[in-house]
Amino acid sequence: MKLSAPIRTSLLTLTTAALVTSGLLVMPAATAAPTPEQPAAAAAPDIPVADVQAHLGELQSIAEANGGNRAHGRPGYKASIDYLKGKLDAAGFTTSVKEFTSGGATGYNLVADWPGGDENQVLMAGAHLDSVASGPGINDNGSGSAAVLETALAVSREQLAPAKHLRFAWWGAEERGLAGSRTYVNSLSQTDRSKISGYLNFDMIGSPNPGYFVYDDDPAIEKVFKDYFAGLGVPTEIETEGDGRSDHASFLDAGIPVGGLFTGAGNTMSGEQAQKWGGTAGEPFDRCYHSACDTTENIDETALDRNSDAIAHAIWELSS
Ligand code: DTR
Ligand code: CA
Ligand code: ZN
Ligand code: ZN
Repeated sequence: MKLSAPIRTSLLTLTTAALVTSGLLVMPAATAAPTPEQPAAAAAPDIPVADVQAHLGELQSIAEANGGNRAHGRPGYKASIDYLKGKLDAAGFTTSVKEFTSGGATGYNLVADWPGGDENQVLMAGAHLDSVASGPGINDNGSGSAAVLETALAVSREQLAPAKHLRFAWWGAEERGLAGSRTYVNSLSQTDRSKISGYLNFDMIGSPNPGYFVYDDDPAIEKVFKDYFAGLGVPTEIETEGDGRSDHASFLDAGIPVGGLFTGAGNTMSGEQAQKWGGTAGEPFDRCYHSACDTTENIDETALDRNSDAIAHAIWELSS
């Protein structure tokens, strides 16, 4: 018996519904397939770790030429700012050096905007550029500064045109209690703060006995990083010692979603952690934390590479 098309359609719909309800038919999750109007986010490029290490070499040379450090109020810090600004200006960023005072000395924040994107949705990534006075501060925090710089340069090389507006920042005087980032956030109107969709912080991401810690302050940002490392087969832990311990706190305290990565400071790696990360149990994550030996020799290249690539992945993903 030939059924009319409407009856055939109704029967098929009923049958499908019955099969789904009974669990015999599982429909794929309704995911919006990429369209010409809303293409899937392009994958981030690899960040060449050699390029990140070249920046670390420059920061080491700057410290050596300026009394052995890049600390707030010392010539090595302003020389570090000038180095990064030159790279960013040449790459087409709109840069701004913002002065502030901390402890009676002049400090500087460097902010670099990538032209384009929705200025009402600003994705920020940052790192503190100052060292302590006792050394060149290559892991703390040349590592975060150089990785964020190289990611910004990759944005320029790729001529990325994301939906959101991208802003990169390097903070002064973090070692004096987050003075630079707090000055920056305090300078923003509530309207401008509300435009910041997220702030990603990178402070010590190349520790020589590295852990892989992900900030857990914002679940959505945390997931981007955790999924990335899961894709590499690298286990992660949530970062638990950082509350208030780096520049993300300045943004978190203003109600801005934050996230970030960390490879550990003076705390000791446990046996369980050494098992999963291949490190040395009973040793600090960074035995040169806040010491003169925090030089370019105080970096684990694999950790620096993985974290640099994770930063690029998060920028590409969270700005689309
Ligand atoms: N205060 C940072 C080092 C530091 C210690 N714990 C965390 C957690 C998350 C990021 C950084 C840190 C410094 O000495 O610069
Ligand atoms: Ca890489
Ligand atoms: Zn420090
Ligand atoms: Zn630091």
